[in-house]
Amino acid sequence: ALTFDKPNESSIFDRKAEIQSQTQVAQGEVLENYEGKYKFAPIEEAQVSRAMIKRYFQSMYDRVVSDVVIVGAGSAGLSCAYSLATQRPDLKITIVEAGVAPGGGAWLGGQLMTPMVIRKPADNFLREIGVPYEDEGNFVVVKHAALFTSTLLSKVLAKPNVVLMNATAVEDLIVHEDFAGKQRVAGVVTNWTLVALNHDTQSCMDPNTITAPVIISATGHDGPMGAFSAKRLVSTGLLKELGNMRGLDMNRAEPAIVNGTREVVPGLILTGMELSEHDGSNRMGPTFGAMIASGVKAAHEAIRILDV
Ligand code: AHZ
Repeated sequence: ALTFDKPNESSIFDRKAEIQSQTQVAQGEVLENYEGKYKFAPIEEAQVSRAMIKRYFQSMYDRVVSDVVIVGAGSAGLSCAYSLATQRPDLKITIVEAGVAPGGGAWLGGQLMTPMVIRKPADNFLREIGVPYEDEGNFVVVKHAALFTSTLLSKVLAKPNVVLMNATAVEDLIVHEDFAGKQRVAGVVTNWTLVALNHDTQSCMDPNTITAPVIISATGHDGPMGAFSAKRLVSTGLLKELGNMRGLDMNRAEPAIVNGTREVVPGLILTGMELSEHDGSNRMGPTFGAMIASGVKAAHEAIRILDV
């Protein structure tokens, strides 16, 4: 039977005295500034534009050659970025995310509900990044998926060796021949997402490139942009056909994704749900442990490739 804990019915008015004393301590005399005396330091409009432009284009210029490019900043891509940047602060890690808001599907749990379920042992990662959870035995529950994603995102962005280019889509892969005549993924072709979405309505708007010895693709399962690299491997002839994501089976899906995380063609690692389209493995639905563990494994794979 469904049972709920009895809610605490005390209203804000019952707790008014306690709240008032806390508020006074927290705001102190700063509150005075908000009563008609708030003043900003002066600024010129041109300073604002230049402050943004010089940093944005400097980092774009700098990252044209990166050490690792991560395509997609969902739960798998961000877990990978965190793990890689933590282990290897020497690497230039560039994340390219098509959406304006990074995070992919990890702002909610399942069916637009907020709690996020993570099976053990992937809960280790939550302790590492400092996300609280409730322990339910074999799995844990974070009260809001956005708490996981915003915490992880803030930790990734705070890493000095990570650059995130959001609202930027990977439109193609760079494929070179290596010294032995073998095809190798050697970079990504990018464009502003709003441009990428308008190729049908405008004349040719050519893209830009980022080269790197390792590309990690974490673009999720098939969708308008999802499974991007897996699909492009097929159209370039590097992969015969897609395995296509199978039906939902949580117990089979999660280990298959983590254990299958690998360099699928030289220079290209697949992680997260994109791998299910490549390998034809099951989907797991709203359990996120495999996305975290697959991202961490992709980081290890990248280090292995770079250290050879
Ligand atoms: O915007 C996409 C999203 O943020 C981004 N992306 C996709 N194509 C891109 C491209 N260039 C740049 N061409 C691109 N970015 O990739 C991100 C993918 O995030 P996601 O949350 O969809 O994938 P994930 O593998 O990190 O997590 C999957 C979560 C799922 S789906 C699922 C199920 O369907 O059963 N279960 C889980 C846990």
